[in-house]
Amino acid sequence: MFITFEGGEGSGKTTLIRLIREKLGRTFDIKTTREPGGSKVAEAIRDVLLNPKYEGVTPHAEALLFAAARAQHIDEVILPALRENRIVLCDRYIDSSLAYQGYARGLGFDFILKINRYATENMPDRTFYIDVASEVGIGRISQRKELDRLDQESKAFHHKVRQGYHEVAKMFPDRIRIVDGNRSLDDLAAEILEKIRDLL
Ligand code: T5A
Repeated sequence: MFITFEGGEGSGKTTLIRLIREKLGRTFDIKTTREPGGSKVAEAIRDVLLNPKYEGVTPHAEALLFAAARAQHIDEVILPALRENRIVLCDRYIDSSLAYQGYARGLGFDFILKINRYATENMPDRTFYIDVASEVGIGRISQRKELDRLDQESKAFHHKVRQGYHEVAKMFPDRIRIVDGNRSLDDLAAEILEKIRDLL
């Protein structure tokens, strides 16, 4: 079972994955991972993508680097874990590229789907999109000492990301579940956990 978590900045994915792992890990063998990253090579690409010192990354190069990190991550981490019958909980995957690069950067969904076909043929079994207004999410992370290159994008960009996710959810209605993120983390974790148990 390959499950991904999506959402804008500060939507709560990382915390929710931790809470769900704690509960689900009592019964199942869980592998948690994240994008961009999850392996040594993909984490190196993550640094190029997110470190504000690389401010000149062009939109096309950005999309290709996310896809390259994904190609490495799927082969080195996700597929081996799935072959061992582990449940993979992944913080972001291809829908992030669709919402951020495809929609908010304006590269288009077709371009993102095309380059990602070279990166991976594997789509998640289920995706939980945690929906919160972009100002709420950004407000939650604004106290952090270091904001990454994408955190530092404009309000308009983050608003477009949210719109992009709603378009992506319409494209994949069987796979993507929209979860209202304006609740406590415990409530959200309980709802998602119930949905995962139904699936299992
Ligand atoms: N990206 C990624 C692309 O553009 N294309 C791609 O293909 C991919 C894969 C990744 C960046 O790369 C971009 C998207 C991102 O900009 P990242 O550092 O991994 O960068 O960024 P995020 O995934 O956005 O991680 P964040 O930590 O910023 O957000 P999370 O994980 O959604 O949120 P979390 O759990 O860390 O929570 C943030 C804070 O908010 C609080 C938490 O306690 C925490 O303090 N919080 C809540 N508080 C109250 N109620 C709730 N419901 C709360 N939810 C969270």
